Amino acid sequence: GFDKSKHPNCSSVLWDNLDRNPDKVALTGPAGDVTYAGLIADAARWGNAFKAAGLIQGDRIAFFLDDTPTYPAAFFGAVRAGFVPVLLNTMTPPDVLAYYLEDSAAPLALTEPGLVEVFAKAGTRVPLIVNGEAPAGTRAAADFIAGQPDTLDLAPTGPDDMAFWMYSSGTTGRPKGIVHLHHDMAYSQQSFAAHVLKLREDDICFSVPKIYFAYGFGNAFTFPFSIGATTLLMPGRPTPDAVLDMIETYRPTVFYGLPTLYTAICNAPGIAERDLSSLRQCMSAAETLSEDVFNRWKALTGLPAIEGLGSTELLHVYLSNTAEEQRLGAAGKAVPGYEIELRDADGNRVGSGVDGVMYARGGSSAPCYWNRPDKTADTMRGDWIYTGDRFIEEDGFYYFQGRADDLIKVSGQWVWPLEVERCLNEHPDVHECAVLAHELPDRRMTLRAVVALRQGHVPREGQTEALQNFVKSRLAPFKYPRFVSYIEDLPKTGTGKLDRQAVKAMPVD
Ligand code: 3SK
Repeated sequence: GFDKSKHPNCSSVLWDNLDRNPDKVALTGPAGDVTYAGLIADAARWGNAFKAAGLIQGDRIAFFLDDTPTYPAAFFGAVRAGFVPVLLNTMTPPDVLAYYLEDSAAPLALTEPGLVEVFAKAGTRVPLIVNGEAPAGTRAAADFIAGQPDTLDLAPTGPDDMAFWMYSSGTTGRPKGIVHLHHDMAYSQQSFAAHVLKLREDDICFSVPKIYFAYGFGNAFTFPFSIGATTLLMPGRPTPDAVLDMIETYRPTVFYGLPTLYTAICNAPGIAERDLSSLRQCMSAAETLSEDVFNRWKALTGLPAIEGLGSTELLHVYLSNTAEEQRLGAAGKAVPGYEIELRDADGNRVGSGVDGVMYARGGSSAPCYWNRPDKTADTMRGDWIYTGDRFIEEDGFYYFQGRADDLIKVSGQWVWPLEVERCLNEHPDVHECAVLAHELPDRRMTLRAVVALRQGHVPREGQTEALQNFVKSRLAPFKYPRFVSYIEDLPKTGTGKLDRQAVKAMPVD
């Protein structure tokens, strides 16, 4: 069992390495190697500098940072000193950044030289500490921590105190601040990492999803640091070439990606000549990986991409396949430490093979959204998290069926757009697609598809009819998309998921 009283402050995930293996390399990458002793000394300087800046326990600090050694140093220093990092997506536009700063009431923000402009556009007056050369009116991180002691007292926090936040990307409405507690990191380590990942101390972990994303946070911080392994940090845009260069240069052993990244890497020019031989384990999450990409990745590396699903509310993965037990197309089984229930519209549990909305619970659940009692009540139902995702369970494996609120009534019958998407994705001309509701002038609902064709394909004469007929031949005919438009690349969120809001905003041809 998990004893949360042993985890009063999540900085121990890093600090425990001071006695265990101070000279081991904690971080590697373009910024050079940093040992655990070196990282902990830097983290102590950051924690002391935050205290010297006049922050008081529980104050938030906005982290608008790329993945460099500054991130873990400032994060672990902050939490150990009792402050609360707010991990922000660096792709955030200025108006949303302004909202984050106001909502979190952070008195201080950390950023990169290339991102200072976003603060200027956001019109914020929060003091900025900049990781590198600091423009006028800001302070360089090196000056901020200069002369601070390299040891740091532990603040008097407890396991249920607020430790850090992340914001939901907010597919609808304002984003919500998701509050995590000091014992949550240790819980995801003892559940997902211990039972599924089974990292080794000599592993070098490479998470392409960034640290501000809960998936990246666990992959790059919680799991490697908890056992004294090494994490590879890559700043900048993760283009397939940049990711492949990282793998060849730093030879990571464990790789974490999302389906969009696996797809892009499989399609990268010259991929067959790239050296991926250092990898021993690969993880994919957040969305369903297609069978085609799964097979192509396996052909390239000899390794299956192990699929899982998590949420920021639960901090990391709670459903997963494992190296030993995998089902293609399934998000996996409940990870030990998490319970899953599928319920019908009346809240009753449904049995095997029956579609239901997923509820999940486990010891790493966020207790609330910051200052949003209405949204908290919608999602945090007792100790269960209402995920809003529909699944079917078979033999303990869970298969995604779409969002609970995605149902569209076409010709009087219900359609799940995901079913149509999956069908279209099987057409040889289609690279990826999104299927959405479309309201006709007479208020009837119909479907439209936005399609990215495979590389080099342009819509040919009769393309739309071919796609529509393909759907009609495989699904009930009323499920065909009445409108089809074409796009080179589908819009993605900062974390690589399909940006349905952006697709919805696209005009219908
Ligand atoms: O599956 C996801 O989207 C996810 C979200 C947060 C943390 C981890 C994961 C895999």
